[in-house]
Amino acid sequence: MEENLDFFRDNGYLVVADVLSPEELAGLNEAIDCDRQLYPPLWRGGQEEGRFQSVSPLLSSRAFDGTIRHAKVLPLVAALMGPKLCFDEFSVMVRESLADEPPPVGWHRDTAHWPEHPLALKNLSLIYYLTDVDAKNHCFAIMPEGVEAKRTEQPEPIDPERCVELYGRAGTAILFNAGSGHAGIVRTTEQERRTIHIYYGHSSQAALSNHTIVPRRLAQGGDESSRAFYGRPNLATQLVLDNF
Ligand SMILES: O=C(O)CCC(=O)C(=O)O
Repeated sequence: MEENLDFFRDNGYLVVADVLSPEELAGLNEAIDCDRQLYPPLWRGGQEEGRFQSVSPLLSSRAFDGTIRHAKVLPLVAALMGPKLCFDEFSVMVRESLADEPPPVGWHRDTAHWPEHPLALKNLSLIYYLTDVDAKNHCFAIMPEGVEAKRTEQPEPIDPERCVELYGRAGTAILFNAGSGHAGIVRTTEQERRTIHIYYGHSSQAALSNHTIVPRRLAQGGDESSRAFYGRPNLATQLVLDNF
């Protein structure tokens, strides 16, 4: 654990192999197939060709619940974020195979840093690779950045030359500071890539977005620590809990 925390402090990200088992992966991929088949309008394409993403799979299936507080990553997530850890966002992304030339890389930061936090972490993002990812297919890439660089008012420009591509077998988890520069690298490939994207925040801060509606079974079921984790709903979830 200490080694992982030190690496994160120096680089702003961490790769953990073999988090999801083959059985878990099979269940998740089956649930994705089912959701895409039944609810295609919820899978928004965005501006990127071949990219489909839904923020609503928690509403159609319980298969994804266990990925959010997975026993193999939750202790790390809690150690990185600290005592006010809470849920912020959940989505599933499918990047389809691509026969054409890849589009330009869209480098970006999702959120600001939080300079007062020990790791300057406002939001932590967790990506699960649900398919094998290597240099020949679509992957996630990030600019390594130590915690001191994140304490500045103005983040430094993202330098693609400094960015590293992250590969891993299906079941790999990537944890990163959502304030770090990153991008999805799209390639000409016959292979589809599937990922889960989860954002964690602090219950002392405003919700990151209103994208994900958390079902009541998660928001209000579970034990005390689960209720605390889901205890700062975004506005969309709050309205559902209040009125339905
Ligand atoms: O991995 C990708 O395709 C893009 C991920 C991304 O940009 C994000 O998680 O904000």
